Amino acid sequence: MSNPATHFTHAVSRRPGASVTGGLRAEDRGAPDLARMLAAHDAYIATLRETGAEVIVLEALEDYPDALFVEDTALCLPEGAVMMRPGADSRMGEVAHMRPTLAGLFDDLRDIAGPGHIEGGDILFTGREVLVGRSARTDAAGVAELRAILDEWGHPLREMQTPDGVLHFKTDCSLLDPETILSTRLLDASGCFDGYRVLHLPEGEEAAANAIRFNDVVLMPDGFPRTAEMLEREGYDVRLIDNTDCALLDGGMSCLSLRLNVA
Ligand code: CIR
Repeated sequence: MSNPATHFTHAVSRRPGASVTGGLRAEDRGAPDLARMLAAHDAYIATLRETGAEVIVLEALEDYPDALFVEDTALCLPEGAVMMRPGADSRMGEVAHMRPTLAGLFDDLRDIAGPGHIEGGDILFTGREVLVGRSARTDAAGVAELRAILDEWGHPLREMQTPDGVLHFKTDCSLLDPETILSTRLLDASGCFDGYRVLHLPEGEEAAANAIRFNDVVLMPDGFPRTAEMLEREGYDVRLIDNTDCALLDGGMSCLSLRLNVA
């Protein structure tokens, strides 16, 4: 059977809206260009579809500038989905907008009820375990609530700390196959990936760490030639996506979809 951490029947994405220029960002490096962002989003969705998956594309939510970063609203596993509780106040309402779509796909749908917080960008499912990084958006109480649900579903959860100044755990790492993680040296130095094969981002290309393995391809941001070469050399089928505008909002490849396996 194909691995549910790398092979998916479906993905869910949401279009960016005009309000995306007001999205959260750690540092103001200019406003994203909506037209270019939509073109990149089209290319991202087309690439997911080329692998044979069904991609559900939701309408933009103008009241929520960051709503295109759907990954933060839920964790999807073979047993069911868990609706998250974002640590950013302005993003909390996105979860209720995602819930009906996932309710139509999963029989078992759970909620992080709070008071803790947790965002999907801090969670990496490797197939054998669920790694969760505490961060400015994900706290110990949020992780504890997720752990109680995953105990029921039989998934071990390992908790760690996202490095200071890094938005999400997966800002700095990606799963390339069930045994292999792409990581910055900074994150890997914590020892959190002991037991996996780790490929380090070449120096100066750390911003390419947020990639996704989706069926037989790896989507990564364009503009990081040494990383792309390294992955190709390792035998991955690399697809480059323009991430210029999402990067201005601290977003990357994983943030733009929820990836799931349903019959
Ligand atoms: C935020 O700060 O929440 C958004 N501007 C970026 C979210 C990126 N999401 C992700 O890494 N999973």
